[in-house]
Amino acid sequence: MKITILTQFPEMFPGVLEASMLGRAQQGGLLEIKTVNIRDYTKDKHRRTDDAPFGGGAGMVMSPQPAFDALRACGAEGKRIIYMSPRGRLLDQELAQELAAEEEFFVLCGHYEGIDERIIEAWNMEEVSIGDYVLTGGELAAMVMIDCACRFVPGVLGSEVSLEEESIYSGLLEYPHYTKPRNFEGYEVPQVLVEGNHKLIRLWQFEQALRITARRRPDMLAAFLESPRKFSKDEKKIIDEILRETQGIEAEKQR
Ligand code: 6GU
Repeated sequence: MKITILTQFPEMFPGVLEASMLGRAQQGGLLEIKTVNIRDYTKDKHRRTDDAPFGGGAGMVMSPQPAFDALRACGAEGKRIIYMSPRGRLLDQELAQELAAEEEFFVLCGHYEGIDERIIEAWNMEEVSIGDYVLTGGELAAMVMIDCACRFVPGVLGSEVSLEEESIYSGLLEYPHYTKPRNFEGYEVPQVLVEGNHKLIRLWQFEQALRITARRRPDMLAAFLESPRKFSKDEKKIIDEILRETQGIEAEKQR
């Protein structure tokens, strides 16, 4: 997969995208992530890439000329181009998987008040947001989106087992994890995990994932239980027990 990032701050990217998993995947040739400095394409004699907004108001707006020329120079015509913006489609696992299936895409990062709307229109850009809060620029959002998408590119995680496991539990929050030692300063690892009964371990993990989701994200639990998924008899028992408990808590709150 090839990703080209257009930005006024290319120096922000290497530390994040060249470390750890994504760094290894780039070295191994699974990924190619390139940054393009929009400033290199300005024809302004002061090398400016932005200007005051028509209609007045605070902040500066990215000018069309450097962006158009940078996009042309990197061959973005007709390609999937994402503009990072708080008014865009919210990034989620589904969008990340969709991007991971692309052979190539482009990402434009804006700053200041935003970018000239004609850049978005003329290049048929999709807008993507990483959440309902505002950052000073699109760069951090682009790194989040790219990291999340690259996890779904085959080979990037090293072992595909984690993704498989993730899909079994997709829609639930993660159950707790433990490693050695079994007793650390008096804090014990749950007994079931050290007894070696794999069926019981899976059920315990399923129960913990359900419980933490019920407590923290009842909206996610409801969606999970509505999804077309086959549950075993043991799993059904756990689900019923947790639903009884949470309904009891709800009734308690009503009184
Ligand atoms: Cl994509 N950009 C900016 N500037 N702020 C954001 C965002 C993007 N997503 C959430 N906040």
